[in-house]
Amino acid sequence: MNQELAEIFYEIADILEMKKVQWKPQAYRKAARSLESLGENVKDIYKEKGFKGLTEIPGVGEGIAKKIVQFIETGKVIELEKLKKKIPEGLADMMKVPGLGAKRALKLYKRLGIKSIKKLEEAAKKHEIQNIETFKEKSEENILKGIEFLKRSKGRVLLGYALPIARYIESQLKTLKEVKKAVSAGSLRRREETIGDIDILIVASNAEPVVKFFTEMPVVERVLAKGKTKAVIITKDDIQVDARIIKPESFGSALQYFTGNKEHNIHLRRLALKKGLKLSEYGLFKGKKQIAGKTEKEVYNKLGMCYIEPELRTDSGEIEAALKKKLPKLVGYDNIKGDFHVHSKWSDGSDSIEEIAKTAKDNGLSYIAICDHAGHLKIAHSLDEKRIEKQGKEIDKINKKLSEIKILKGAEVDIMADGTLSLKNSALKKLDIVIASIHSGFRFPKEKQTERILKAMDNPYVNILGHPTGRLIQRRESYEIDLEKICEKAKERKIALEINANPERFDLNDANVKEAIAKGAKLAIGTDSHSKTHLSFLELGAAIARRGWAEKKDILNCLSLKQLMKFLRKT
Ligand code: DGT
Ligand code: CA
Ligand code: CA
Ligand code: ZN
Repeated sequence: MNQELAEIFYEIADILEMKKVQWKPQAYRKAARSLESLGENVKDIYKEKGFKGLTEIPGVGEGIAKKIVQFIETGKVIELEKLKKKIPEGLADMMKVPGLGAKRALKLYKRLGIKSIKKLEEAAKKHEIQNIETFKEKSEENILKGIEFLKRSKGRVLLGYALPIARYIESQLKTLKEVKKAVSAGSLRRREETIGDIDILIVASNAEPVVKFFTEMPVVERVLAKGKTKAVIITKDDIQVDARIIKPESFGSALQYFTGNKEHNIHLRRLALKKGLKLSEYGLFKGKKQIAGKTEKEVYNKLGMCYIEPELRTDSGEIEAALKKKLPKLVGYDNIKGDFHVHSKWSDGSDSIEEIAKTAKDNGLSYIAICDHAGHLKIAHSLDEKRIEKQGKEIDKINKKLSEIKILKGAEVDIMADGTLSLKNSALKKLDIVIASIHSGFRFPKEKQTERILKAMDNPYVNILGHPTGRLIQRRESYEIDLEKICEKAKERKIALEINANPERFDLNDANVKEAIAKGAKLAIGTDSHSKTHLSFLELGAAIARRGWAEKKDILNCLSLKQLMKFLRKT
C-alpha cells in the first residue's frame, strides 16, 4: 500500500512538473519519499490513529492525507485520474524512462505522436528521434538503454523500503511463543539495493501455528502458497515474502543457503565437493554424517575459510580472500559516529535543526552537519549568504543547549555548468563543511562533465563531493564521468566522496566504493535527510560501504569529532 501510494504521488509530481506547476511537485515527492521509508502500513496507521495519524507522517499535510484516505477507501486517487485524463495514456509510462523525463516525453508526443513505451522503442530503433531538436543519435541509445533498464527493474523494491517491512514482520513473528528465531535472508540480508522478495527463516517449536499466523497477519493481501513448513504471501504493499520454518540443527546452513547469492552458493558447493563434502540447505555432510550446519561460521570454517559477512557474498573475490584469510575488517554499523548531509526546514527539509539534532542524539550520533541547499538557484529554498549567517547563529544557540551532540555548520552548494560553485568563497570560508553537488546539466558529455567536477574540487573550501554519479535507482542512470580521475583528485585535494545513503540514490554505490578505496580516496556517508526520520538511512550507507569492502579508515564518519575537525581544516 505505501509503495503504491508513493508511486501515485511520484506520478502526480511528474505530471504537475510537466505542466510547470510550482512547489506542488516537491511536496508530492516529499510525501512519496516518506511513505517509502515508513515501516508501518498507512492503512494500519489510519485504522489505529485516524486522519490525524496520517498527518503525523513526515511530509504529509492535510491535503495529501485526504488523498491517502481516498486511496484506502476507494483504491484510487482522483487527482491522478483527473491529471491523467489531460495527458494521453502511456505518456505517463514514457516519463518514467530514465534519460527521457517528463518534458522530453511530451516533446516526442507532440512531434511524433509517440504515446507508449512500445512506440518509443520502435521509433528509437528506426532512428526517428535523432531528427527532433535537442535529441541526438546518442539520445536514442540512451532511450533504448533506459527502456531496458526499466524492464530489468520491474517488480523489484528498494532496500530502504523493504527493510523496515521485513523488520516489522520479523518482530510480529517473534511475538509468537513458538518462535525462537525469525531472520530475513536473501538479497535483503546482503543489503542489495533492490529486493525481489523477502525471505524469512524461522526456527520454531511447532510449525503449524506459525504458518497460520504468518498467512493471517494484517499486512497480508494475498496468500500464494501455504504448506506445512513454508508459506508465501504478498503484502498490501505488493511485496512477496517467503517464510520457511527451519530445524535448529540446520539453521546455520539454511541461513547460509538462503542468503546466497546463487553464484556465491554454487562456488561454495563446488569447493565442498572438492573436499569430498556435500553442502546443502540442510548442512555440510561427509557421507551421511552432518559435520556442520548449526551456525554459518561453522560452515565457512569447515570449508577452510573464515566467516564471510553477508554483504560480501556476491562471488566477486570474497571466497578467494576468505580462503587466504585476507578479507578486510569491514567498517561496523556501530562505528558510524555522524551524518554529513542533512537538510532542515531552512531549505527543503521538513524539520527544525533542533528537532533533527535531538533525533540524531537519540540515535547515538555525536555529530551531524546541517547542509542545506545554498546559493542563488531558486530550487529548494536555497540559502543566500545572509540566511546562512542567521542559520549559523541558530546553530550556535542549539549547540550551547544540547550536550553530547555537535552540529556542524555546512552547506550543499551547486556545481554550476562551468565548475564554479553557487556560493562565494567568502561565505564558504566561514562554514565547517561544504558539500558540492551537481543538480543540473546531467547530460554533458563525459569529458566536459568530468572537467566541471574536477574544477569544483579545486575550490579550496570543498570537503565532500555530493552524490558523485547522480544516478537514481530504477529511475535515472548516472551521468557520464571519469570516476577514476575524480577519485585521484579527491585523494589529492583531501575531498571525501559521498556515499549518499538515500534509498533512491545509493551514490556512490558498492562497486564505486571499492574503486574509490583502491584509488586511496576517503568516503563520507550522508543520509541527504529531508526529515528527521531519514536519519535512519545512515545504516544503509554503512551497508553500501561494507558491500564496497570499506574499512574504518576509509570512512570519514568513523572519525571522532576532534579527528574530523582536523581533517576538514585545510591548509
Ligand atoms: P531477490 O529475491 O531476487 O532479490 O534475490 P535473492 O538472492 O533473495 O534470491 P531468491 O529470493 O530467489 O533466493 C534466495 C536465496 O536462495 C538466494 O540468494 C540463493 C538461494 N538460491 C535460490 N535459488 C538457488 C539456486 O538455484 N541455487 C543455489 N545454489 N542457491 C539458490
Ligand atoms: Ca529474495
Ligand atoms: Ca525468495
Ligand atoms: Zn542534499
